[in-house]
Amino acid sequence: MASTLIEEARVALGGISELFSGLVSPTVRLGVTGLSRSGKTVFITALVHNLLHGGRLALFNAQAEGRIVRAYLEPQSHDEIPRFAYEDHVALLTGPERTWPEGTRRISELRLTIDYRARGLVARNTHGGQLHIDIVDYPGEWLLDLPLMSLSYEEWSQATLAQSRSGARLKLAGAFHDHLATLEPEARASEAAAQQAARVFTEYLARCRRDDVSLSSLPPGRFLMPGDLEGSPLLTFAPLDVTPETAAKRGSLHAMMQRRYDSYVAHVVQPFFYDHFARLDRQIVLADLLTALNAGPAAVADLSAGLSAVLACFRQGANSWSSVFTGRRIDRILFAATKADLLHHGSHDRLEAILRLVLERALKRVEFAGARLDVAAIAAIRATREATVRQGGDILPCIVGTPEAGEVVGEELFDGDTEAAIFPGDLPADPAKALDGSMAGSIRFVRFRPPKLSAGPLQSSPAFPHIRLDRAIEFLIGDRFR
Ligand SMILES: Nc1nc2c(ncn2[C@@H]2O[C@H](COP(=O)(O)OP(=O)(O)OP(=O)(O)O)[C@@H](O)[C@H]2O)c(=O)[nH]1
Ligand SMILES: [Mg+2]
Repeated sequence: MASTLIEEARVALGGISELFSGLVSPTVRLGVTGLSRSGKTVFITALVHNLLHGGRLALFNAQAEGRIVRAYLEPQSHDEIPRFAYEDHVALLTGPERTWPEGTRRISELRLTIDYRARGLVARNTHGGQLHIDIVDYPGEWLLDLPLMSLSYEEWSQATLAQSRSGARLKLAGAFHDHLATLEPEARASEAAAQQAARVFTEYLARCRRDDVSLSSLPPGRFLMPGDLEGSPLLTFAPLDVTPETAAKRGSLHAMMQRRYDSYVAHVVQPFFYDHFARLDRQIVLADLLTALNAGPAAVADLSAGLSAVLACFRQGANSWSSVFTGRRIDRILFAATKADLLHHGSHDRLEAILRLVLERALKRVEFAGARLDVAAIAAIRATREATVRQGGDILPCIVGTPEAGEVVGEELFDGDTEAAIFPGDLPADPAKALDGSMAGSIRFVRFRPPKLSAGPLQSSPAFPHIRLDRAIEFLIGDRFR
């Protein structure tokens, strides 16, 4: 597609100017990738907070060796993008209400700069280095748009309709199917028809999102999370009953929908990819595997399919000529199962093993030549502590925290202030057992409020407690502090 070439040329030019500025101060563009509610905003906030406040990061070597001189926020490199509301998120998390940030509705960016001493020069303190870390946050819904870049309107229509006619979605698609049956793809194009079709289709998507336990594949992402495109004509299309063999007649509804779909891909999806993903150096892919495991094998399969489709796009991006031209490509990817604090630590390695297995299946078609991959179970913000509780003759490994108001465990309804010890259940030792459906409903999930902060003995101000966030940081950027 011609527009793809233009986008790639922009990336290449941007990359070259970045290379020159990179000679002055090295920059890592860190991609935080994950579907909706996977934990991106919380991860970015916790990462920045721990680096700014000298949190306990024993496995982040530069910090453990005392070589971090100063970490601070700087103006980001793109003036046209809003700044990541870091201070607002921290205020919410640490304020008297202790609440999690809301779902993200628009894109934002942040630059963190770290001054450090090179290894071996600690005593003399003569030579220092500086590293910029650029991070972008965006609504997870938009990520699922990336696969549209390689689908024609007809292929997308066919796939979307097939999905709406099977499984859990069928019973949610009644009104959408009824309306679809009244649409004649060959009929003359009409603005009113396009608008109505888009409205009925969007209502169907919204219903799936509400009722579906897994919402890993519901593009186009902007239909549910329009950002600044609210009311834009770019969002007035819908799938029709057409196949890739159907040629669109000039002036027909089909041709109109096809043109709008192409515009959406060219003006929304491609710029999103090429502006924010095509130039990444490092990437962390977050997955809320625990929620999917608890919902059952269909949800895990959906998550796996969503990740696989998205990662295939990154693979394509890595092969593009612009990456060859600028020499930039993603060379490290960490896959992380988030919210590990909802399990006792005895299950953390098991969660990692299950993620490995899911990825083995999801990544079958996707290879990342030259990139180092790793897998981790993490909690960016640890909301629980651990305790053992004696119940009858058994000793149960429990987690302790403040369940959010309205959460129910057994008979008890929580008010949002009372702490509780909860036995969350165990993950199976054999990861395959987690994927065959036998463990659905066997982990007990409670949403906890963010933790109260307290400073460690060597800290001036407290940072968020975490699980294996330091390991993630070391893997993602540790080598840049040599
Ligand atoms: N216990 C616990 N809960 C977490 C953690 N990280 C995220 N959560 C929960 O997951 C929810 C979603 O996290 P977000 O960071 O907002 O997810 P996101 O990926 O930014 O979601 P979108 O903005 O919708 O794409 C939060 O509101 C928390 O309830 C964690 O480390 N521990
Ligand atoms: Mg978010």
